Amino acid sequence: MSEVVKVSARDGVAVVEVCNPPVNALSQAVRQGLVDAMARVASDDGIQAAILIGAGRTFPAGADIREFDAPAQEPHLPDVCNAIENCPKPVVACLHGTALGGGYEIALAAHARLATPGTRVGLPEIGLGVMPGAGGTQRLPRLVAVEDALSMILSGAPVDAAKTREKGYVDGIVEGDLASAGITFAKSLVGKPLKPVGARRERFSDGFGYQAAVDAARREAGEDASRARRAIIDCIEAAPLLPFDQGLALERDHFLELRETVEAKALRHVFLATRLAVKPRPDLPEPANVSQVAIFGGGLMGSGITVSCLDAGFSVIVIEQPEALERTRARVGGIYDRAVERGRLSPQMRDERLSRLSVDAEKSAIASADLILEAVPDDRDLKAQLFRDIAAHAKPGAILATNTSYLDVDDLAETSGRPQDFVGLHFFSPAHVQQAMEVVVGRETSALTEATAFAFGNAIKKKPVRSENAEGFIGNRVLTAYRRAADYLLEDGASPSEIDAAMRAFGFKMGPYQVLDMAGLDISWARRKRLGEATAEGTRYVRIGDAMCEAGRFGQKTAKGYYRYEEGSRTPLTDPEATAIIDRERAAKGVTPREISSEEIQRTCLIAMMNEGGKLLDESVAERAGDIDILMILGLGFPREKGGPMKAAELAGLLGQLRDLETWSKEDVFWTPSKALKNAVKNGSQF
Ligand code: T1G
Repeated sequence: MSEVVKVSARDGVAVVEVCNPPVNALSQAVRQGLVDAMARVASDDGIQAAILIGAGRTFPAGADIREFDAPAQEPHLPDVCNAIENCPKPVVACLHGTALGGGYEIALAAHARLATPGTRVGLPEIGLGVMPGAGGTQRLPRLVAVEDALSMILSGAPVDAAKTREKGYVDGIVEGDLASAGITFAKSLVGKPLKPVGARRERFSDGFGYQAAVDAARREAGEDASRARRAIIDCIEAAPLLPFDQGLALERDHFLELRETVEAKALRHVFLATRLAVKPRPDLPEPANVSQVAIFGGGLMGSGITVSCLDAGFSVIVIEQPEALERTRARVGGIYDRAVERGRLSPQMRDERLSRLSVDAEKSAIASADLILEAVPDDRDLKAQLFRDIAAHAKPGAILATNTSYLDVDDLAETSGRPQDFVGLHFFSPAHVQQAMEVVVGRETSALTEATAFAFGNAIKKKPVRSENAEGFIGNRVLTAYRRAADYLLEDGASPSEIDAAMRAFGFKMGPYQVLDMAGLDISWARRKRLGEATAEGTRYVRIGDAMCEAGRFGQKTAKGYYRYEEGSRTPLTDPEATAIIDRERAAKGVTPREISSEEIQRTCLIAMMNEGGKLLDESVAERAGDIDILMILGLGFPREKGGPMKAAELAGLLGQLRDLETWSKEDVFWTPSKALKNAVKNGSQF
């Protein structure tokens, strides 16, 4: 008897239950258990039918993603599906929770499907850079309209089975006990001719309409559609044209190829690394309860954080200057009005959220808050004074949090007089959209405070990642290294537009100089001056950014920075004045500009980010390489399909290439290899 697939019998019907928490993933043991269970159903004369059901929270939610980086083990999921479909007795899949991917595919192989209200079914494989690999592209178009099959598989979005019951994703919705209903339904099929889904063709009766839908999907996917997208359309197109087993074989071939692609490896890394990153450390206590949040500062960040808290059900009080109170309320209301206009929120939901918002000019209004967060300008003295005031009004045990991007969390904790209650919660702009959030743990931050900060971050649907208190924490440290590498390339001969084009080709939505022009060159200029980087020993310092600022070129806000901008336009245009500044700075450094390829630009920037990540691991600022990847993807635009700087470098084979690197120029500070990098290069392993 399998530990993860339990078989019992009720009224002559086998109850085949998957017990593999937390989501009944179809691991090798589960697949073996299901194949064995189907063999027993077929051979046991005491059994007339069977139901498949999931224990706990859900019907199987898919293949076990953790097995994907190892060679596929038998029985493969298509074998399981075929064992179900070819069972000589009726098999009814009883769905609840989220029947996704391979989980929904085994349900599609059953002779019928029942679901409880709220059950979601879907084939989200494209989000992992692959496609259904166990019959989804061949069975689903036999059960639902081809347009619905194309939409479900190409979007990867699950559907609510009850709300779409007329479409055929399931055969019935069960209000009462699922297993009992399944058994009754299965018994009703006994003695009747079975129609395996693979043998059904009624959905193919309109050949022209079917092909037209496929052609439309292909057109919509476009010439530069991903391999997965093209393969999905090809397989759905083939479903009515090929014998069923050949259609399955075509699908399986495509799936096995896709599984080995860099994109697929990167995306499953992101899936698993995200879930690891947001977990608080195992030794932390249960978090304290937080229901009321106080936020100082109703500006861009403060209002974004306010919206995240209101969305999550918290009551929020925003403390602002008297003259800014209405502006704050209007800013938060405006975010919600836009959500209502876009149909993402009903007016009632907006009003309910806003009913939990209050604004006040008095610091004493925070007296009952469980968590107090400041999102005021990043000025040390301003924040220090604010925390002294906060400490005077905050109730004992309230969490005190700073949203600073780079100030010393321990210093601010000290000024609060309650360092054990103090933590950094660094959001990324725009805060109501970006999921990344750094939980910056100070020297004296208590375990309870850290646990509560993680619980709060997860509650407001962020991805909290732990960072020790260090300059730039994690995300901005890696971003600074990226920008430093870009500046080296700029000084060596590449233009801003060449560098930006190369990094967009890599997968960033915007290149580093476009981002700098948008954010404002003066911000990083102030940071460089604060850190005295221009005079730091032993590091190569590129003055081009400073020269731009000295010429009053702060970016879009001054209609000129690395680019120039026409009145009212954000389109970056090459500017001879900027080029002249770059040429002058190169000449001052005695640099003879050279041609630099897009590949070298991408490789240099990637190595810089990966190596800085290695230093963060050396210094134990970041706990895991995956944490760095998640922050860069969710907070700073690193392309998800590359997996983050650490995974991208590994998948690009850079660790192996770096093994051949003879010298590490002492000037190029980011070439000073981190210990983590040296270990990874030496062992040929990942981080
Ligand atoms: N494999 C392994 N572990 C999984 C898993 C999976 N498919 N799905 C979830 N987990 C783990 C997850 O790592 C976490 O572990 C715990 O379950 C809770 O997950 C052949 C090839 C089901 C909607 O893409 O979308 O089938 O951290 O935190 O927010 O065609 O998990 O507790 O140790 O996300 O409530 C297709 C992926 C796979 C579904 C639940 N299936 N999972 O969300 O919990 S490919 C998917 C999800 C495939 C076949 C193809 C979500 C969820 P831990 P969670 P949640």
